[in-house]
Amino acid sequence: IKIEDDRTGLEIQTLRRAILDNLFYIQGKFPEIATKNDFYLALAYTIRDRLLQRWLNTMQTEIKNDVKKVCYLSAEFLVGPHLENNLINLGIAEKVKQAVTESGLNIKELIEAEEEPGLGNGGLGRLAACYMDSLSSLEVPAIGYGIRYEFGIFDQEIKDGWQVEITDKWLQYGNPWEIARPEASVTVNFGGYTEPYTDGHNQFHVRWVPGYVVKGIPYDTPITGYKVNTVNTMRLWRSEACESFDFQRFNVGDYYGAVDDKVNSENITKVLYPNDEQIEGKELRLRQQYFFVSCSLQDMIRIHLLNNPNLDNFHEQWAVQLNDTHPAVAVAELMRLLVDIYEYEWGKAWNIVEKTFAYTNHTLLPEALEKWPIEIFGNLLPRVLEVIYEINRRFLDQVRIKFPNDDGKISTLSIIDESGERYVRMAHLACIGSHHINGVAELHSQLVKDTILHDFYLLWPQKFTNVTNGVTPRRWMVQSNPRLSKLITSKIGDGWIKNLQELKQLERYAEDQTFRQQWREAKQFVKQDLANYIQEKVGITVNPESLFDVQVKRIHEYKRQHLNVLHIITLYKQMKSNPNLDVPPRTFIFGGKAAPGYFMAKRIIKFITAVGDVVNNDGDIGDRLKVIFLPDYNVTFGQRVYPAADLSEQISTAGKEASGTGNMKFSMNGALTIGTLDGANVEIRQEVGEENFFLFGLTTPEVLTLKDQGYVPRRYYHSIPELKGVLDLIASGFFSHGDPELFRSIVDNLLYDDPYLLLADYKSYIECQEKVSQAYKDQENWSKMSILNVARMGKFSSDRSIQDYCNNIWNTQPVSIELKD
Ligand code: 26V
Repeated sequence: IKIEDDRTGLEIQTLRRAILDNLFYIQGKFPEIATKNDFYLALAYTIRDRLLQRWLNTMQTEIKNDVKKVCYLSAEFLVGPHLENNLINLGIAEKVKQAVTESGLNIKELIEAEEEPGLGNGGLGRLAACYMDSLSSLEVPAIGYGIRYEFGIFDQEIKDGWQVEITDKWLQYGNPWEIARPEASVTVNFGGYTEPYTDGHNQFHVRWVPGYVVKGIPYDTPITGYKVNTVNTMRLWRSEACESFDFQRFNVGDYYGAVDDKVNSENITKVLYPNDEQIEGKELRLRQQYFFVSCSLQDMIRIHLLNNPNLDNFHEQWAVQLNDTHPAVAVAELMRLLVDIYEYEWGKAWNIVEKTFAYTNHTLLPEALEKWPIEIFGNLLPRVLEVIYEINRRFLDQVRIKFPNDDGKISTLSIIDESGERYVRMAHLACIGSHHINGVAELHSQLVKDTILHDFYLLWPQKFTNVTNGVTPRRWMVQSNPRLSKLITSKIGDGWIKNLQELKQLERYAEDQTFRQQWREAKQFVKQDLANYIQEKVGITVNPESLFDVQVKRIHEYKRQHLNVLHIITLYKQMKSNPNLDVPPRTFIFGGKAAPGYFMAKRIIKFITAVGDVVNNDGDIGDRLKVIFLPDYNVTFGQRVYPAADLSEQISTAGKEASGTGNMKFSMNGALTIGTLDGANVEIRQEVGEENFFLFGLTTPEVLTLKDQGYVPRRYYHSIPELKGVLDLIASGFFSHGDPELFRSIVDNLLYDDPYLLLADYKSYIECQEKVSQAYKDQENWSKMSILNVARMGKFSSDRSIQDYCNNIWNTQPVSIELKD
């Protein structure tokens, strides 16, 4: 008899044996004493065993063959749980479920036992994860390089309505998905000084004598593609002390000094900075950035030299994408490596660098544009700063030729900001060192050219382009919404999973009564599920038939969660004064984390929960209005909430949200959008049709004009009685047990400053919400709009985004992976 290999076999019996084997030999447990986590780990190892062959073959093929590789350099990868995603991509979900069930275990419970790696803040990190999925699914050779934070984004608890941050100990029970590769460790310099020297051939060089040296150890995680053999690698770096370094101190008896170094070195990759869209000029953050960038470039060079005699053709083999400016120091670091270490002549090195990098901008908010005080930069990275000065000197010479006698241009374009305290402007370094610069939605890419990078655009218009973001339909439809996915597949086959444009075929079912009924049932099923979850998590009973109105995203004033609350209070007041008001019942659901140091964002959370406390406990209101704040919004919770939404809130001030990607996830799952003409909303509306999208608010040019004219929010307060009523009610202390102070900062900010124009958009928003309520009453038509939304979302697959990058920026081709046995 032939017995299948325990590590690779897919028969039910083999899988069952493999789980027990891993439980025994890796976890060291009998089933009788195993915890849920032990079983989860045993299953995870069983699945990892089944992808290793593909993974190693992919690495080998990519190293051996002369193929161009994409390196996605990102300080954040918010990948979410791996287990179920891998089951789906490997096409073994059903078999594994059967094996697990026959072993007396519950697959759902095991999947839920996985602690998600929260190695990102929000949009930018999650985008990196969707792109990794698409790169593998499209068989594009790729490595995602980043940081293995020991503590990811904090866990959020809500205590007395306020956010409380808890350390995210995601590694505490083990991570079965990573493999450490200490043999590929590298070292990174920090501090110290530089000195000139002349070599044996009378050549002038500069030597960096570091103050301390840190070791970077790579940890690899497999990224499977959907039903292909390609399994790419996400390689995250962990910092450690260099033994050779503290050894000396140890020998002279300075034990504590040696241990100190160890602690300092290991601090670099300890924790993810939890601010998004707000820089903090902390040295540790710069250390993180340089650390992972230097490790990654050294790694690429090592791999390159395995098959190439030198680095002359580096740019033909590697396309390196800078995910925002966090890794922008790579431009200077690659120059340093080429010039100082590999002894390239400057011009030749620069030619390689310029052809290697491309830069994606993810935000226009001035407070998020990275700049480092020269002092901090020069002390930490003295040699890198010298390289930056030289890049800048040569660049400004070019500028002088193009714009003679224009000192204004010199100061606006220079990498060094000299308007006050001197800073290194990371976006400038990224632009100068990149062959392409892109924004993440049509509108945003235009604004990049018109505003923050305008002078670079005048200099190099051909460098600028757009790549509209996308999200992976594997995680955000197939995995998170199996019901809806099966319904779709039953009508149009499963080709849409790989080619999302095929969803177009659903259009003809929009008029089909039976199909609409099934569509509603699929939605109702997940809504019930979410209602149960809400009951369990926050102890509030919601009506599963009510309109689920959802806003989940980071808490930020520009995203205007508080505008949503103004609408809730408006509705509440209307219901109180008119008990017979004919509006469909609504459940407002919020989720999102506030940066720990962001005062207003934290107060907005308290505001939401406080309004909820009043509304939810008002006997006159019953279940016609509920306000829920679900703590700890993350990828796992996203998978639960997007499918259950009827209405998606995308209500940022026009011109502020670069793209948004949650907007896409909602719409793909049949939610209708209420939104402004901002970010990718513009393109979503274009695709789904304006009649299937609830539009409100000022446009970007209107926002700019209004601000130019001198915006006076109080005018709206005085001229819109409803708005006045709402703000007065808040100011009276009605939602704060009579304390007028608690929300004074919010009210005053709106009345006297209102930088995000809530009051200017209030009326339009309320009117639009009334249309939503009216529309929801006609369930047949609502279902039709919902079906059409899904049918027309093809453009927003991250597969399309990655295709765009491959064709227009990276110039890379797919490579299919042959399986050897
Ligand atoms: C800035 C900083 C500053 C230093 C501390 C850590 C940190 C982390 C992130 C950021 C900037 C985040 C920018 C960002 O997430 N932008 C979002 O990118 C999404 C993907 O392109 C896009 O959909 C969102 O609209 C945009 O806000």
